[in-house]
Amino acid sequence: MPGTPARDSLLRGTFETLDPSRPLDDDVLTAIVFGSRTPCPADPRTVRIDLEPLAGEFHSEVWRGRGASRLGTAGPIRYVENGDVFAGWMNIDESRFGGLLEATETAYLALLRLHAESPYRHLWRTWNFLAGINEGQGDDERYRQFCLGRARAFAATQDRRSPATFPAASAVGKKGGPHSLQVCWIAGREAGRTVENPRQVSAYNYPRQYGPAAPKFSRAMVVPGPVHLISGTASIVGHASLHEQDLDAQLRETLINLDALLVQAQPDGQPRSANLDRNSLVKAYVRHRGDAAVVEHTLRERLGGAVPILVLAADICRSELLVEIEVAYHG
Ligand code: 3EB
Repeated sequence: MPGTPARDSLLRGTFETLDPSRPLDDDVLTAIVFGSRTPCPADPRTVRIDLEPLAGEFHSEVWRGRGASRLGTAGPIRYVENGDVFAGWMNIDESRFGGLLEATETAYLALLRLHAESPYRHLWRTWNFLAGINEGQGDDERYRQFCLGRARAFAATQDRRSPATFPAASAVGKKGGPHSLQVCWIAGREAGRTVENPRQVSAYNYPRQYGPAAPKFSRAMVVPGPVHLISGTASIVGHASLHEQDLDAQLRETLINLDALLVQAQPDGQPRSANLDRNSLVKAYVRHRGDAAVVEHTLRERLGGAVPILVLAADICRSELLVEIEVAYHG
């Protein structure tokens, strides 16, 4: 069946409900548990992200590899690796640094240095969760400070012999809680293939008006499997946000962006959409809780009943944006 990840595939993602009384399987790399009350077993491979689930049957995102995984730590980093693939995460308390800029720079320096020296050289996918993402004015806005810290870390660790390859990414805001930066990521031994969206300026080339440093991520990364890891995608065309504060129009534009990216990501460059199926993951972040039902309904209409959908309450990195959608699919 097309799109069905083989049991022995390098990397498989699923949304699941975890049973707190049942240990995680050996092949689990990491389980990202969304929401403060979502049940999960006491296992060091779980990481809780306090974004409230608003729609979707399953509230944990589980990434599995091939064979048993092993735990490790490196400074602030906790990780799991299995010989093929590496999943890492860290939780940085900003109050121990000068601010979000310094916290982000420190976090990403640790991350990038670890991978530069590890067999898992290739950073494939990051998820970034920060509190108060839209707080602060102009270049002091926290998202822009985050971008600056991340960009400095990439610049400091870049190998000048080859151009930088940025991972697929999402960066969204937590609605409350302490000012902590949580980063989760997946890396591998083999390089992925980056994909850009012809409708959008590459994020790493955004002009100065969006902040002192551009967001260092690729629109999508296709990794061995193949698994298509599509970055958080919003109502941005060129580099401009469209349809300010209009949810329906932003959703439509976002889905057009995702279609364009999925076509672009096809290995043979054929102009056809990817076949999202029950083994895909579609995650939507919505700024306003009351918008979750419309987002879920629109996605269901577009994708059918079988595609797993998870809608989370989160702030988006530009204050005029109401929704951001990311996708992972196999095949
Ligand atoms: C955008 O396209 C929307 O800074 O890592 C999406 C995915 C967005 C990742 C990031 C930001 C990031 O610019 C925002």
